[in-house]
Amino acid sequence: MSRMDQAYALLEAECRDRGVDLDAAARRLAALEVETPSWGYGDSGTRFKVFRQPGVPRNAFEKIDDAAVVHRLTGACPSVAIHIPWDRVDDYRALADHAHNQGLRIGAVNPNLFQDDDYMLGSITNVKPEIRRKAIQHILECVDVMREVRSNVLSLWVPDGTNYPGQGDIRRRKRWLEEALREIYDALDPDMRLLIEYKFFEPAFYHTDLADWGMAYLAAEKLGPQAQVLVDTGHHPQGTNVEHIVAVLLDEGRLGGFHFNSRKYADDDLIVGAIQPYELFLIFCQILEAERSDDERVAATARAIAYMIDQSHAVEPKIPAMIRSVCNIQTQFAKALLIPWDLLRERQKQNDVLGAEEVVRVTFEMDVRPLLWRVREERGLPIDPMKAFEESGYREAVASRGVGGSGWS
Ligand code: AOS
Ligand code: ZN
Ligand code: ZN
Ligand code: ZN
Repeated sequence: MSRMDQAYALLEAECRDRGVDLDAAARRLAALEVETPSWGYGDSGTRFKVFRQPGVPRNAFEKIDDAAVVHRLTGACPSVAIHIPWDRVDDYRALADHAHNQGLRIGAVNPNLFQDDDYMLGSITNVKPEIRRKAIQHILECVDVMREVRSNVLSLWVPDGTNYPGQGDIRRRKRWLEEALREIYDALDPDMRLLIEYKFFEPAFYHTDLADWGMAYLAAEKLGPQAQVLVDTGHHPQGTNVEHIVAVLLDEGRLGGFHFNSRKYADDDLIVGAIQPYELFLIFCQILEAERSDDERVAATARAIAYMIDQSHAVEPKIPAMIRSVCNIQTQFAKALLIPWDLLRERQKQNDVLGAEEVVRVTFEMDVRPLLWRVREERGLPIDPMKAFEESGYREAVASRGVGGSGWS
């Protein structure tokens, strides 16, 4: 027996003892899909500097090429989120075909409401009607792009807010926000979803028009069933119980998607799972528990979640950063798949505080690498996607792109 088989056999025995079906876990893990963001392949940085790396894609087509590499090596990333105008092209059909030819599709379309000079004091909540109109038109243009690329997710992050008390009329801005969202919502085709993202601060520091999950939920609730909330893991005050938010939104049928990343301080957009792996695991526990729910609406909501990465790789090489991110997600997802739910329920019923906590923590402490290896091996994927990338020669092959690729600009 190879060392890998031995490790798997050990894990299997442990799962059997705990009443967990490892084969079922393997099947669910193999089906996990994570969308990567086009902007994660481009140059980005902080407000201090954008460092230019060699070989970075020069346009949307080359970003798709890089995303295709991540998908080839992980088998888990069949879609790419795009960002308008960063990924603006003359022919969106051609972009979608380019993706299709490499086994990919275009995922969420992200409008940009933060880089036009006109939006300095707000986009869809700007006090000036002509600027609100311009912002709405841009989002409607993105809905047209969705039709061209056959995307069914519009991810909307509204950066609007104010820096000082008195600067804006918070309630009027709320009405403008609602008006704009209504117009956008009404423009959607029946199979499209509007995912509303929230963030408590930055770029605005005093108040943000869509500051938390409650405001995003309220907006979605007023709009209708095609509107849901998008949870970006880096968008909460320190100490927020994100998995609790996830549970509430799932229970209300309003959890639409995630922007995964990790952070230490604010919206750091670092590699997901690099800093708070336990939080990521606990989020997946909530989702997998919801997938098992006998409330069909809750289970369907959980199954339809759009898992997306939202990161900017400022100092690390972009493709390996993306592969690392996908592997980290798979690791925590795999762990959550090994929760012995019946045992946990039992201990909850007994009010066994430490016993219940132990079930969850011990599951987190399990070594799931044999499971990941097996799933990759069975699908003909490299066991170690990071190493496979280093050995692929891709980095050398794209060096001819030079320095100064497309990114935050
Ligand atoms: C901004 O903080 C949000 O996370 C956005 O989702 C995202 O970073 C942006 O749309 C990409 O530029
Ligand atoms: Zn400072
Ligand atoms: Zn985000
Ligand atoms: Zn963010």
